[in-house]
Amino acid sequence: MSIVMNVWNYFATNILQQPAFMIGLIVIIGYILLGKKWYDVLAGAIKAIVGYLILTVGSGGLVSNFRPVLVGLKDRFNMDAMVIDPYFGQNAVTAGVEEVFGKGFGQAMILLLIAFIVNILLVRFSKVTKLRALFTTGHVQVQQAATAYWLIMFACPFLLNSDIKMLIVMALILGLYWAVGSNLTVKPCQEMTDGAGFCMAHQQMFGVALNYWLAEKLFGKKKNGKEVKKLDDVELPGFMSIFNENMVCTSILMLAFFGIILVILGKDYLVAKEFMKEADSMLFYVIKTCLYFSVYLAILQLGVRTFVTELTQSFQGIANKLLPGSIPGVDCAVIFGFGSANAVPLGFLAGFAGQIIAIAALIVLKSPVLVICGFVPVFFDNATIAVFANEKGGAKAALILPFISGICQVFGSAIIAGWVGMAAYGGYLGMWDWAVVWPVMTAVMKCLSYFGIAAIVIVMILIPQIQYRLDKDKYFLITEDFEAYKEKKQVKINK
Ligand code: ASC
Repeated sequence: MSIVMNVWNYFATNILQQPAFMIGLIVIIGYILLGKKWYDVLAGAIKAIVGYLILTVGSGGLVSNFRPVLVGLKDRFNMDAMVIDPYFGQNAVTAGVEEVFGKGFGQAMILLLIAFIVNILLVRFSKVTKLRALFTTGHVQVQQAATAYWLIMFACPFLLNSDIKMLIVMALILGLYWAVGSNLTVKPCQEMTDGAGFCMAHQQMFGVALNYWLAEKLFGKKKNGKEVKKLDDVELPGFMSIFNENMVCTSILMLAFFGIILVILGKDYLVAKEFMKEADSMLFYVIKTCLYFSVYLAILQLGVRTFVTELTQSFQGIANKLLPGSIPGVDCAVIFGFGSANAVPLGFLAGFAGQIIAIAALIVLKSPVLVICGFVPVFFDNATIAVFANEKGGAKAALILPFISGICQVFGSAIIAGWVGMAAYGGYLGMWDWAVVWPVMTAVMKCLSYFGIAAIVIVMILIPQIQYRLDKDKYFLITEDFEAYKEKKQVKINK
């Protein structure tokens, strides 16, 4: 047993939790299954790993540069608030789970393994389950396993006396969430990317599916057949036309936004926290820091372009031989390489506006839990939702839906983290699904105990079945042969 655990630990730490190597491994397996020559396998794996590492430099740079700026507000004003951000959430679990439940964090990693196997099995039997997507974003899976571990122990204390029973229930729910959630994003992603062959495996999968649907229903094509105005179709007059250029648009918006926050934080604070040196010019420090936003976004998009083709081509081997009809689920940032580039900064700002209004409401209502925005939810969730919303519902949808999402992130997180006791440890995951979907699931389990667990499992199993029944002839075609899917769809529209 200990050998198995050692092998697992080695695999989990070095590959599963490092998406770049996980993607590399998938590319190697996929190309071998396609019968490629060894040197093509090697070249493909290198491009995929390097591409993903470039993406990580972009997204990691954004996070490490801009998270301290937002969290700085909490320090600067001595607020006793919980930060909604995956890393703060994970720290809260590590710090508190033993104290609150008497169970160590180590089991959350076993949960991750079993839930991942559940995901693979559900996709392996896609003919029955109708699930088509495999999670590949291990760093996110760690954060989610940790949070699910806490939420389910809170909701189902009757499971605490048997570790095995508890882990089975948890893995079933988490594995189903991964498979069902990513499967929900197959259609939005394939339509957005013209069949690039991936879907989302991140923290706002239900959020993407819901907002994509809402964008079409509420803001989509008008009855008179008129197309909606997407962000890129908006013609800005005079000097405003410079905003049509993404790099310029992002830089100016971020300069205004983070510029104000940096000025509020003040030079004394920034020097004390070693963000800048006493001798540096505040003006140029602010300009440089804010322009780095565009730098990291450009890096991120380069990374996406480098690895996506390798991943989707090689995955054909896996889809043909191992997991029929499946596609890989990837990081939400991958979608920033597609659709309207301006949806990214605008979605972020709209989401931020929503979060600030919600935080003000918490203060006015004297909520026992106060929240401070974390960079990851406010940026990655809302920018992603905006890219999808813009595709179906145009510019209005790209602003309004992330704004509402920002409100949901704050209220949902404050309620659930206060209720389950995570707020006391300073953080909660805070991403869309974990601020909206998981609180509902936790409440159902808490109120209905075993019936609640059964209800969640049944609903999760039914979601892909309903999706399939609504679109039987195109459901698998969309992942297996996108061109044929488009033709069939067109024939239906013409009818
Ligand atoms: C997350 C998380 C990150 C980012 C990254 C976005 O949820 O933990 O580091 O989003 O995956 O590219």
